[in-house]
Amino acid sequence: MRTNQPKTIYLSEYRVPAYLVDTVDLRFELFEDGARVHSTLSVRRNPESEAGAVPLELDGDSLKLESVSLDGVPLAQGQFEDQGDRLVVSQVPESFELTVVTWIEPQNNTRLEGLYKSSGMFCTQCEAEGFRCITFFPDRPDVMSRFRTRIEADSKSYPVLLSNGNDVERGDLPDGRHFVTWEDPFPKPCYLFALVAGDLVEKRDSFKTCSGRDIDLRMYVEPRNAEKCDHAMDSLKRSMRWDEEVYGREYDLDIFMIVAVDDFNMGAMENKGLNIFNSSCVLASQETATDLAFQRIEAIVAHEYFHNWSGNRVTCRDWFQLSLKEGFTVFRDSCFSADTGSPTVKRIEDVTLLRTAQFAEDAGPMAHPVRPSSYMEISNFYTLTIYEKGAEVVRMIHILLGPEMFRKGSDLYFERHDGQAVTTDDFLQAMEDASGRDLSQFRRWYEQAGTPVLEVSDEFDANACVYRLSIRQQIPDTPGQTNKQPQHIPFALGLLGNRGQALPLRLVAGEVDAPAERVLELTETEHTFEFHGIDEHPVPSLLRDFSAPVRVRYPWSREQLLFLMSHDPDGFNRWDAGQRLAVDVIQELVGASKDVAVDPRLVTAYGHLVSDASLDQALVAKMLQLPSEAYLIELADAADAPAIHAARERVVKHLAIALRDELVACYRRNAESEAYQVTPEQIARRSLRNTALSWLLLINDEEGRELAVRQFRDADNMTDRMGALRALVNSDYEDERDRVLSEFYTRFQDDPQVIEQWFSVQAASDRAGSLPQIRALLEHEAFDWKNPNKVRSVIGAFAGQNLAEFHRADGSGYDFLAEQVCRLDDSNPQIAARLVTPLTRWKKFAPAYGERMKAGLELIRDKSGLSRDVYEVVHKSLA
Ligand code: TYR
Repeated sequence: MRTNQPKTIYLSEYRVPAYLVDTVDLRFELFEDGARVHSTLSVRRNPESEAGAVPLELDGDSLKLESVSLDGVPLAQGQFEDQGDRLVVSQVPESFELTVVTWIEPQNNTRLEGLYKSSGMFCTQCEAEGFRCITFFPDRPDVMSRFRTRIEADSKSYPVLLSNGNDVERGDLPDGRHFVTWEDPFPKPCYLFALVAGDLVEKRDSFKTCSGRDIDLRMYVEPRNAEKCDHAMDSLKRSMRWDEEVYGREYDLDIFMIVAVDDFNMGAMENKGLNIFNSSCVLASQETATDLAFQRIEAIVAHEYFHNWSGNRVTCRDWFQLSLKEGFTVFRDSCFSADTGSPTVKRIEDVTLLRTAQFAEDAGPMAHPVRPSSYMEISNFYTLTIYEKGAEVVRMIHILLGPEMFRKGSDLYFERHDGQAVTTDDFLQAMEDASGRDLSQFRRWYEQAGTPVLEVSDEFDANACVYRLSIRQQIPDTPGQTNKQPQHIPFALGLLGNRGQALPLRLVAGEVDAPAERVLELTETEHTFEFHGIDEHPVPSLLRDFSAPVRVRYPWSREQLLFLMSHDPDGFNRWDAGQRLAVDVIQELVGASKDVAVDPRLVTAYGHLVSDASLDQALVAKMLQLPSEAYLIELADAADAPAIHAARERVVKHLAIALRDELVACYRRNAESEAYQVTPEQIARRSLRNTALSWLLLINDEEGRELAVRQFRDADNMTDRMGALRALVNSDYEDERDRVLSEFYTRFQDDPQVIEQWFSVQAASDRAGSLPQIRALLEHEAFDWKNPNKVRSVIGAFAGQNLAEFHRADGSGYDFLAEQVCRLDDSNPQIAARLVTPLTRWKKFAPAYGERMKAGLELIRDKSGLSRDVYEVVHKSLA
């Protein structure tokens, strides 16, 4: 399991499996001190393999082998070899039955891969390579088998026994034990296997599919969470309907189950018919979950459900193809969320994440293509590039083909590859075949890493009434990749006249009925487009709705940005103009003396947003959120995080002082009580009032303080209670801060999901999250090193959000993170490897910081027995 020089795996070395496994018969005997797994595989030589009569090799990890038999005959020593991470059976016939018995210790499994225990229940996580921690198996997604699973356990402690498919048999056993047998009729790769055993309550509902079949929907949670299932259940039913209506995809089993577990490395997992969720990504109630959590839950429930087709029915051939299922499924869940809420707001949220975190990844040492060509540890490749950039790539195909052809393409893809394990190329081929479009150049989006930069320049020829736009694309070098070829980029744009009118885009002189918006297709390094019949210098609105995951450089003046902020018909670009303006103003102040003033035009623009209730309030709520520190760092060269933090805070304070009365009025306008609902309108109102509150508290406004204290006390929902808490925690009112933090804790101490929020609001705060305070949180009774959510809510929030403290000039923040990574590496390498991320960006920062960050990485590198996960991240970052 531990190694100091992990092997690199290459896509070019892919070979079809030498053996296939048609059926898997599993029997789990679950006990408190371990579990015995009996596995019987029907194996046959793969007719498509050229390997011939080679030994059978099965993957394993941390298994204690008890016995092996072939066609019912026990194998003797010498007929097989247990190499620890591999079981090799040297002489096997063309087809045979292999039975392997292993002993594992779920109760000691802190990696949370394979079978483990969480709050007293047994659960599994097999993606990507966790099944090999359960039994010896060809643990690769292109081996698809039909599973039958019998689970045996104590009836009292584990009344609920679940696995994939349908329950076909159950009964009692001696010694107070019982069993249930599950059968999944659909062949699947072992990464989709799941098992749950626990004392859980069941919530039931049902769904009638488009063809009239009744599906039994069940959620299983710990008794204390019984009242927190409604939102997920409702999201599930809406997802099921949406996938029928938008993609023509019907659910295929008779039962669909969701289980919530507290200890989980990721968000959730799409195991066939038995999705397992991190509690924080599925449980919600008005009192305990914020609007953001409600939206996240809806998106993740949809995501896992959509995987039933994009991932399970059609799966990945190998892990290099991960974006085949993840990019496509993120695109699907993102469209679903857009359809249920505000499309513009959803787009803004997606792009914010992409530009802040994925662009940073793409510019850092771990940069990789959407389809990587090598890895050491696949767990490190569940990245923003695979997920979010992968989704953007599918979105571009949608733009290029249009909705109808795209649907034809997805129909063909599902039909052609149902039951198969395929590649991103197969996906593109289906899109090409259905639409007749040539996507050969487009394939480079999958092969080339790095964020393309588009330099845009223009020229207005008043005499000829021609406006010329030149666009040059350039793709930066990334580790192992230089001299990249131009990519195929859909570039949506419009042109605005002086009065804000949309100008017709005539690509040839005299064109009639020319549209006011076009999607230009960039394929060359440089293009020049001529727009005819233009009689004034227009203001260009570029890359509308963020039609491609690229950086656009165009020298907009601040006047032009203000103009776009109020006139651009594209809501996304209206928001983006505001962001660009704010970025420009803040950047001017970074490291500048106090004599440099905050541009008064920003105050005017924000004053307008705060006061004009006739504007789209959901969009306004987003526009009032100034660019984050993380985004400003991403945009900077030789970033100085504390200086960026100070400049940004100076701007917020300046706006808050100038707009103080407007903010109070905005708060009051949006504060009248109404029955809590998670609708776009209400979300916007809560967001506006909480933004107003946080700004007022930043300037120690007495009325603001009173409003916050009252809101904290009277709130009937977590969004408002947390909004008030956060505002107070980030204020200089120390007494109030301590008081509300302790009141909050007392009230919610029995609810781990809420306590996670309580941890992170402190860890992310430059007021409550100094290093000694962070260390104190790690000692807190509610902190638990074995629970990834707790680790993320303190250490992750500190290093990822509390940037002024994390980047202290003395390097103490970096050393602290290095120390925690080393500690976690022994118990949970996946989580440890993810926590390293902030340090990997050391080259982005001014040398005074960067050198200290690098020293932090070296500390980790020198730890003995480093996991493969952390090894890969650290070594690539230091290379
Ligand atoms: N496939 C999961 C998803 O839907 C992600 C996941 C990956 C979950 C690996 C757990 C895990 O260990 O996004």
